[in-house]
Amino acid sequence: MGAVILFLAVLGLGLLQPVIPSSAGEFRVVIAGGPNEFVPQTHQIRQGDSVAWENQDTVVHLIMMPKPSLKNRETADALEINTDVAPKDGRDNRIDHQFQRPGRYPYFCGRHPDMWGLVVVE
Ligand SMILES: [Cu+2]
Repeated sequence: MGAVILFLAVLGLGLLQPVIPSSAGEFRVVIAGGPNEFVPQTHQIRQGDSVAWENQDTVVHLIMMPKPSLKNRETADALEINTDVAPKDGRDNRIDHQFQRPGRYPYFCGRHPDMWGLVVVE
């Protein structure tokens, strides 16, 4: 009987945990050089999925992604991502970001403004 109660208590605690989609996925973007671009440029993902940017270029790229819900996009703290990604074969040549809220997340490179991409979170 004690074991059953313990089992039910564990089940109950489990129900209180945040719901994470069982199919939460990890998507990948390659940062390429010559020409500078994010490949693929667009990802359509689901809430809870992650995107990993991996720099395969020989120079630093700065990923800047405004928060979609904020009006003032000029301040650094209004950014969802504001991170340098080191050149390939070095440390910190990859960043991961999990998207918790639905929305459209356009981003660009702070060092090469013609580099841009888009993450759509459903
Ligand atoms: Cu760049």
